[in-house]
Amino acid sequence: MKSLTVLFFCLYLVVINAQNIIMPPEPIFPIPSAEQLAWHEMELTAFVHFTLNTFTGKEWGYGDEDPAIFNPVDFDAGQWVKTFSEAGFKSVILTCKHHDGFCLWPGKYTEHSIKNSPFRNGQGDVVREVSEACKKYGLKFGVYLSPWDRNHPDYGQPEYIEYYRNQLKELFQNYGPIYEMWFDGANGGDGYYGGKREHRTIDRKSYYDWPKTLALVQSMQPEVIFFSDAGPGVRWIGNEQGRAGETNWNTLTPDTLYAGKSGIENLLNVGAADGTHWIPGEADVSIRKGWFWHEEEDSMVKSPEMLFNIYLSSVGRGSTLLLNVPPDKTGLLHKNDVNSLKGFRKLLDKTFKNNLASGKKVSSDNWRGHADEFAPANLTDNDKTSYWATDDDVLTSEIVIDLEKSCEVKYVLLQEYIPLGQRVKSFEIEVWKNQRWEKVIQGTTIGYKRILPIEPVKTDRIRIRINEAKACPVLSNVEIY
Ligand code: FUL
Repeated sequence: MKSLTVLFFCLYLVVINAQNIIMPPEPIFPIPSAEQLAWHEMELTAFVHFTLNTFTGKEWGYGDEDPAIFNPVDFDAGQWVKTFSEAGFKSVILTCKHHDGFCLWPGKYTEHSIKNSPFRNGQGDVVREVSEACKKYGLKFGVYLSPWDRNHPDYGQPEYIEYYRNQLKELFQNYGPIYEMWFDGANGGDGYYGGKREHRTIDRKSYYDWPKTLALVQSMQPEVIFFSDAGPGVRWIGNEQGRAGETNWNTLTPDTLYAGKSGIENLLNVGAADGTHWIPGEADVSIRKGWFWHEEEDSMVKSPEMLFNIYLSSVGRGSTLLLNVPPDKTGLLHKNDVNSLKGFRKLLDKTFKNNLASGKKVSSDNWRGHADEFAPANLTDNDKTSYWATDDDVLTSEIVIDLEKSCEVKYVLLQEYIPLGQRVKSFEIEVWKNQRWEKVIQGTTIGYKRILPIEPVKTDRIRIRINEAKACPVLSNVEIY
């Protein structure tokens, strides 16, 4: 009898405790895959445009350039990747083949490649050396294989698709792991096409039969991320200035999209709040005017300050930055580009060095079940896995960060906990000044990261008000500089 009483008492305790467990918010779909999450966290990717154009001064080779002109005598992939790594870049995407069709690896399906150049007596392999340098410095490696090929005789015919897929097999089977595959929307037009020198158009929507190609790549590299206007992994941001929309949804409905479709730039720039898929925007831009190195642009390399502003309008708006830095014809990054990257890193380190919110007291008018697990203190604990969340029915809320003493504030950095989806639709930031709250900025989306530059102001308290959200807000981090 006694043991039965103890058993009932224990059961009673279990039930009572179970009732006190506060469950985390349900995800609001769509949500990122593990690979997309890792992609968001990289923030900075280097883009490298290097091919025969580097030697001819062109941006788009016609396809009839002689491989004999490719001879970067001081080529050193280590110099490129070390420079990127020191500047904080986490990955490199290389133009293995641009529109001119010239291949930076000695593949067996074409003669229009590095194997017929004087570079390392025809024994060179730029793709190999760059992928290995990435391994050495701990950066991920991605490939850009242009679908448009102005050299290939079969471009426009089904045979070319076979050729393109064979090239993908060579790359993915011999140079992996490859984390991202990049293909752009410039497709069809004038070209050499094996000597025909004519204009060829393709039906951009159907010619490439992308679903089949992507399935092939996935069979070799299941976790690869596909970049194109339409995703499906990540989308183009709609311009080549590295500028994400101030409103930037990671979500989009891809049904009606395809790479190269025109008139969708704005949609790509801001995404769609009610999008059915997680397809975040990648913001590409070149450190120079062109994508390839041209001597006359040596004096026009973007300054560290310009790169910093681009960072704010890309990473600072929840996108990743894909910054192109083209090597010169000796095969090295030019010193002006290297110096700009160094200055950019310095500026980032200096600006985001002293997080005034770190470890500071935070209060909020609501947090989920008043459980520590969802408390506002999680916003300033420097732990990306912890978060503040409100009760399910609370879609507007405010957070106050006590800076303890008056500090000059120039930037506020916010992060949503995106493994549970993107939620915030509108927010504002206020500072405590002259004994009252003063609004300094307002915004729409937050996403993976939002950095808000504000007019420098002295204050000892900051208030963040979430005014509208798709579901209860879930934020993982607030930083103040
Ligand atoms: C574009 C291409 O046409 C440019 O040459 C460059 O490669 C850029 C990144 O994508 O669509």
